[in-house]
Amino acid sequence: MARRDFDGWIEAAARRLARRTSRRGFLARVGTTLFGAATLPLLPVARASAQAQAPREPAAPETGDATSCDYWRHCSIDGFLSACCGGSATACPPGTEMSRVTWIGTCRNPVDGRDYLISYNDCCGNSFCGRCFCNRNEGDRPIYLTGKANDINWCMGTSTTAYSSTVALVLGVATES
Ligand code: ABN
Repeated sequence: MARRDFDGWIEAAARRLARRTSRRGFLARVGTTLFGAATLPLLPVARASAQAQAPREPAAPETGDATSCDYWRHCSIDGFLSACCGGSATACPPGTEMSRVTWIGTCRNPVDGRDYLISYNDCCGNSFCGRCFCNRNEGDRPIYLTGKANDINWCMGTSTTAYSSTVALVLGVATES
């Protein structure tokens, strides 16, 4: 294609495009794109991934120190306390992933005297915690009863099986003893 033909072709294409688009239409499209980008984090997908780290708990009256082994939720824990490792009683330390398979215990809340089901989810990742080891074993059974033993690495189905620490999540009030 000769240079003049090419120039003509480009010019014609530019004129066609200019006829079909207006400045207002262009601004409207830019606005729509910006608005879409700004609202993306509000979509349920983003909320679901955030929830994997800090699930919403049912209300339970609170007392005590989550970095202490004596904290009421820790009555059946076996592991390092997430709250001593950059996390909290309900959130894993940054950079770790919460296990979905867990050990469940029943602990009495000293504020209301009720028993609560507590889920001990392990936090999985390469940042081994090593602080605040806590080994209270209420309701624990020998390891050959796997489903009733707390001496197990629950980092299964996670992107790594490396154990870091453990959280203690309230699941609800225990209705049977
Ligand atoms: N669930 C805590 C744990 C992790 C590794 C080994 C034993 C216990």
